Amino acid sequence: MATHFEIDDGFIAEQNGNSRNWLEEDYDHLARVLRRKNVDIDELVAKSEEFRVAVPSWGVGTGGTRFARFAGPGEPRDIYEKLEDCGTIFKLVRSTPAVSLHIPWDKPDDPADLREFARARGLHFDAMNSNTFQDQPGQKLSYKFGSLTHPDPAVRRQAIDHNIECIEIGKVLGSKAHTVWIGDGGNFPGQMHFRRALERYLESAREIYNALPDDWRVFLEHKLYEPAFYSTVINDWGTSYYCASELGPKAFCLVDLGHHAPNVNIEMIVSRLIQFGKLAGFHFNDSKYGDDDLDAGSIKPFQLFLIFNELVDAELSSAANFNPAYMLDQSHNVTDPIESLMVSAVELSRAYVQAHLVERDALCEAQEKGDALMALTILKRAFTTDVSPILATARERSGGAIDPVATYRASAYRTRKDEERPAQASIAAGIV
Ligand code: RM4
Ligand code: MN
Ligand code: MN
Repeated sequence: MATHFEIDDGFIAEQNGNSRNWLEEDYDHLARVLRRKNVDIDELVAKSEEFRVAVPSWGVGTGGTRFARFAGPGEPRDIYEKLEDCGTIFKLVRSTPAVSLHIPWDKPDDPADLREFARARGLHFDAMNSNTFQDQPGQKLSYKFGSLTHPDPAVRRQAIDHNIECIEIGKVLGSKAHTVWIGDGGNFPGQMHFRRALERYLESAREIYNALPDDWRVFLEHKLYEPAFYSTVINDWGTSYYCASELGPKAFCLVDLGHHAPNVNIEMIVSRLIQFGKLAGFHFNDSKYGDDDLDAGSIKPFQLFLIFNELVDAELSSAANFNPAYMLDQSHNVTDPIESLMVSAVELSRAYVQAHLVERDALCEAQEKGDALMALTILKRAFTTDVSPILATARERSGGAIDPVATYRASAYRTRKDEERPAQASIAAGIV
């Protein structure tokens, strides 16, 4: 492969020229509206420029369902090509300098070389992710009946060692956290002894915990169901919180938005974990029915806003132990993954900035007085403010695109990658 097409900064600036007129108009108007409420628009732009969310390496490939995967053109074929795509997302939206890796999907032959490749593109590595929910070619023992909680200690050993290997790779990459999500559970009543399985989980997790460097954290990710359909070992935030507390101060609870029963009040779970000093961070996505892994903000944007309302409230009140890691965890089946990830990153910034618009003193007053209507009105006022000009200005000020999708499309990046990356028959780029 002789060439590696990249979108250059000059092209982004040129494209921005096409949008500058409307942006200036809209920005000035919004600045006036906010000034009336004593809000300084520049402070919100600065907040937006600071916002960061990590991109999942597994998200830049086309995802699939349990039924099929419809490959897209120019898909990345290895971790280097995935990082190229992550670099493109970062160039355009500027809020995504970190990439979260999944091992062994992205296991590098030479982690130091990969780190340098990332660094050259302004990228670094966020939390590592282990995979003991499927068997790999040549793997000695199977995870069919569990991994960290398997009845056979030899399988548990293999799963623990895999997690420790992820940490070792992460150390070379400069990562500072390790996320553990296991698929362990049962499909039938009676298949699994609930208490014994959780005991085994804790015993295994303790070994992983002990392998963490001093400045690392471990993120425990719960999920209601799937792949197990009757019972799951780490099924909810309560179990996750118990385990994180048992493990110690470096263990935290990660909230994947798709891992709850429909209609669960996730913003309240977030608030609880903040209050208990155990919120690890997020896998952002959206869902209608289950762990759909749809684009953040595509189905329930108000819920996303309410979650950020809790996060910003914690930020402004300097809550103890509050240092959440924001990551996306999505599966892009029918869209261009780069476009979906850019739009999702923007949706998170939107919710973050909107949450900063909440008039907190007035909200507190309404709460104290039992004025439910006014409390909701205050939240809705922030949620319905179109902060797009703030987000676009923040991107432009940091060298990104005013309109990331339009600029990406105009660059013909995907067509160029399709030429550079001839499809491989067995490619399994996304979540299948
Ligand atoms: C799981 C969970 C994990 C992700 C895998 C691919 O449902 O969300 O975070 O690593 O999917
Ligand atoms: Mn997840
Ligand atoms: Mn998931």
